[in-house]
Amino acid sequence: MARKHVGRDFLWIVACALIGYGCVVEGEFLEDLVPSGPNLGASALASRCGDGVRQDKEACDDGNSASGDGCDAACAVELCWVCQEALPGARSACGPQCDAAAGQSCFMGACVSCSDGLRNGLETDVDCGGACGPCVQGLACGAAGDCATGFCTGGVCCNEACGAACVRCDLAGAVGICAYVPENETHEQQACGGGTSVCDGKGACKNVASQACTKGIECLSGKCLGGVCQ
Ligand SMILES: [Ca+2]
Ligand SMILES: [Ca+2]
Repeated sequence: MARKHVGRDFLWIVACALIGYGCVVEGEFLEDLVPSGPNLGASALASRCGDGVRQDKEACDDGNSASGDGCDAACAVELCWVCQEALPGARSACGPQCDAAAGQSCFMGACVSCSDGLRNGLETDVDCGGACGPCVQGLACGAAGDCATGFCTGGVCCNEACGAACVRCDLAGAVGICAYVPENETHEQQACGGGTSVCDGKGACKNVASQACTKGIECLSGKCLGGVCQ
């Protein structure tokens, strides 16, 4: 550091500051040469990110200008890292925010794991699905791979594919089991006849009263008279 030139450089620095330009002396920023001065402009006092000395306006300074090591090129702490100094203002030491040895990973700045009893990260249900192990039948899923059964239907892990019009896997009291849609109801995602007919409670679509028919079996009532369901 060229502190022996401070007296000479100081005058030059003041001149630079007065005409509104930042000054660099021998490749070093001013703060390295002159700690402070009453008439220096803000630019002249700019600390140098990467000098290994954390100034107040820096969240961290690990002594380099590389990113990806916890303290980025602008001396901001990177997502999923924590930085601290042994002494105030000293060089920052950065490390991962989460404890990988304990099974934690970092997801959007939060520590998550497949064994913390919480649904977090990319899990589809508590501690399963996504990047964790598959969920058991009846738990929530987003894709077949989230389920131990290999079937994800209606957002739950199902015992079978369960893709027909009058069955569903998310009925209250039978979540995870492919069951018949109740009589006179319809499946909103797999509606019978484009939504005009209903389920019979035994897995089949049936026409309702006043809809056209050729046989009684086509009608929910079982009665087809004159080409019309009764
Ligand atoms: Ca760095
Ligand atoms: Ca979890």
